[in-house]
Amino acid sequence: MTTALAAPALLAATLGLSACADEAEAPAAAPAEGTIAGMEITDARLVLAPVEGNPAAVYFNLSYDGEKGLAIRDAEVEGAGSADIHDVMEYDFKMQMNTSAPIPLTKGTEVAFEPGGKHIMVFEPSDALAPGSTAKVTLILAGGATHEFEAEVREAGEER
Ligand SMILES: [Cu+2]
Repeated sequence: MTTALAAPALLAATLGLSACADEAEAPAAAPAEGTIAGMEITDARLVLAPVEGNPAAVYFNLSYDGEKGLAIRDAEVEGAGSADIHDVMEYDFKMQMNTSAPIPLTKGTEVAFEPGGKHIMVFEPSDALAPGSTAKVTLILAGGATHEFEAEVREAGEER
């Protein structure tokens, strides 16, 4: 009795799987998961702190040429405890860094994440983020879409 019931269930599961596979093989006009159409990241680097274990920073240039208006609201870095998008702003006559407001992107937007400006702050970097390796960085957009890219890991003394 059990076997008789299980067989149709197994058949259904197999059919379900093959349906998924067919879909995956279909020519994809839509961008791959983890990629935003029209977004390009160049010169990405993760610069470690002079003191091991202290927060590191990710810098890069972003250009966006997509039709849809977007906003970057958060970031993740594989191999780190957490990450946050920071901006440097003047407050109380001092330059201070703080969590950035969502960064709006429209067609043609170019944003530089650079020392002294916007950056991704990387907290509790693990040993996996060793100089010479690459770090997987994910930008998270309002609505939950993501854009992944690789950043070259550099030592504190190296060129930022
Ligand atoms: Cu910061």
